[in-house]
Amino acid sequence: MSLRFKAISDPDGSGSNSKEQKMDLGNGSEVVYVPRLLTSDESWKFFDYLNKEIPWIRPTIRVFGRSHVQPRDTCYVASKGLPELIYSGYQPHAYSWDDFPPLKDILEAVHKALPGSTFNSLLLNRYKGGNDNVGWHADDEKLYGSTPEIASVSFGCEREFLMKKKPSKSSQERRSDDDEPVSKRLKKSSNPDHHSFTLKHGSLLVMRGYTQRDWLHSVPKRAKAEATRINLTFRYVP
Ligand SMILES: O=C(O)CCC(=O)C(=O)O
Ligand SMILES: [Mn+2]
Repeated sequence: MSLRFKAISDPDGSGSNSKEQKMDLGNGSEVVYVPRLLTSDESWKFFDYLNKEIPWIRPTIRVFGRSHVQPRDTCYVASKGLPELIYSGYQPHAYSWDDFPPLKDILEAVHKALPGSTFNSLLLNRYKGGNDNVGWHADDEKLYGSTPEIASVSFGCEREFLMKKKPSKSSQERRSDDDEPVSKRLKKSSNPDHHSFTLKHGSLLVMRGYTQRDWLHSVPKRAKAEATRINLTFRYVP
């Protein structure tokens, strides 16, 4: 593959990711959103390359003891010598970074935007329309350690990324949740236990700290999201 894209992690030339938004979720969990990690033109080039060249597959996975076809396409890339990834009873083949050189450019942009962070594996997802989705889950596989940092880069169709706090294990906290009036519980927009981000073309969302231990995330079905979206989640396997 001779295509090499120059990844621009500083599109406005200001030396920083202006408009970077940080959200403290409490108890050591944090989310960072960078709306423009990459320029729009460059992001479309990456989109076209990934859409065409990645050997996408739609595996059968097991969730709560039942087999079903995963409602999105996937592929996995990892540095050599890492332990194998298994999720929902499925072990993806680990491709190498050299198989898809533009991925190294995107990784470089992510590393530049997040000084001090290192990523050595990548799960790719392709949502071919509004029916494709990922249900509520946490990326809490033992493989990643107790406080994994996940860097998520999105291309193509904008989709909503939801987060909600895992149910509390402390019976005292659970009781106080139950006592809350229904009207208050339904007020999602001001509920600190629910958050929603619209993940834009060329954006970066980072989850870090205890986010995978304490929070769930999902990309729900959306009837109006007809176009294809590609998402890359970079992770570190110690
Ligand atoms: O597509 C996304 O934004 C999220 C994907 C995701 O959560 C995952 O691959 O674990
Ligand atoms: Mn995830």
